[in-house]
Amino acid sequence: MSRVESAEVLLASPGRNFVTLRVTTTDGVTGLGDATLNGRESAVAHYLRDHVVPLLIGRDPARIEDTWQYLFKGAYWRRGPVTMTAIAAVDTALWDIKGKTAGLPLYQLLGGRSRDGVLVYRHASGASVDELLDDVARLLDAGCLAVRAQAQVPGIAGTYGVAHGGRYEPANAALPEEQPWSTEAYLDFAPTYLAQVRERFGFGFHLLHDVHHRLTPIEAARFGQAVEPLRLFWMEDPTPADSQEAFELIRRHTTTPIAVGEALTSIWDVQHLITRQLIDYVRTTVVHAGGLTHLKRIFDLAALYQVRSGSHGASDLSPVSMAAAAHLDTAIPNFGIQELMGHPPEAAEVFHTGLRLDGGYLRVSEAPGLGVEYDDAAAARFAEFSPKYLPIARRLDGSVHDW
Ligand code: KDG
Ligand code: MG
Repeated sequence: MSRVESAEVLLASPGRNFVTLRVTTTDGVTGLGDATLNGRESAVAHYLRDHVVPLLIGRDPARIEDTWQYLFKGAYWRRGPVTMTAIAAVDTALWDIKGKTAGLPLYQLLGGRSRDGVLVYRHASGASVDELLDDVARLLDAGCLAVRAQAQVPGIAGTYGVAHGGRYEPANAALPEEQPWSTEAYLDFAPTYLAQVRERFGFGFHLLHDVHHRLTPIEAARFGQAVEPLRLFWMEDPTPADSQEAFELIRRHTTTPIAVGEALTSIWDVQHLITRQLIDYVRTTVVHAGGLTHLKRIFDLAALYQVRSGSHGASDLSPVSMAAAAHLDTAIPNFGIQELMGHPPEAAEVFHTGLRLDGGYLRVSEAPGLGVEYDDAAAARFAEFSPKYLPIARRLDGSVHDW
């Protein structure tokens, strides 16, 4: 019987830091899993090397659910992003191995195809409204069907989501960059530029916006009301979801759809949001929410309450994650949309994914398993791995705010 022979934690920085787990079986089959936790990469790498890899050696790679339960319940300490990312890496690698062993692309093992392509949204941003409008035009011209729009709030340097002459990469500094924040300025400004996007480009595409945890529930309710005529596809993370009940207040006041979950790691973190129908899209991801096994469990719960998936797909989720997400998105009935921020070009030298962007849709390859190859020779060219932090937000009075 096949057994896990080795599991390697691979660090590479092709344009940004990525942590990858590669599991190899005694039959010589390999599986890949993403283990990248932005800004806290080495915590997961150590957790895997010191506490998980020794438990994998000699295990039956076919027992995916059992391995998930063993790692989750066996840790005793519940959930947490480091643990859940480490479990996700193992889980994804084992699904990859199962697909390769069966000779089937992963979506076939997850129930088969429910759709031809995965609707994705891309990021448009600008340091001014004119720059944002140009960026939206660029994406629509390229055939994009869904666009997230973020603009620099006047006077608020470093507003979340705004690229300054190139790619947006928030984890950009050896120590956290401190950025100012004004809720008042944002609430006055954001609805006006989103309105300008609709005025210029109309309603023939999906428009999204990420509030990025910056508002209180009542402020979020006000924002949601203000943008109702713009028919957003969603407002994302309007308030931190540390208290799931907080969304009841937002929901009472606005019909703007709500998406939450990119920073959450388990089904229990979204249980109340889903079962009370407080959100419309759940943004949990393969890499941070315990892998395909656990994410499918979350999406199955969501389906009972007409909540759709809208998985996180920022650049800090590696191409391995994006492939895993695209397979799950292809298979599940309640798929909503997939974020596709894109990666630095160097990442494609290390990760060969076979994913294809076709107009506004992402399509998975028919290769067995995830369909991702990890190029060790290319990774060696990007071996220098230096820690990078996400920024910190401070209100204009100097106190710390949610970033
Ligand atoms: O690591 C944090 C980023 O992934 C996050 O800030 C990106 O909010 C984000 C998004 O919606 O992609
Ligand atoms: Mg977000």
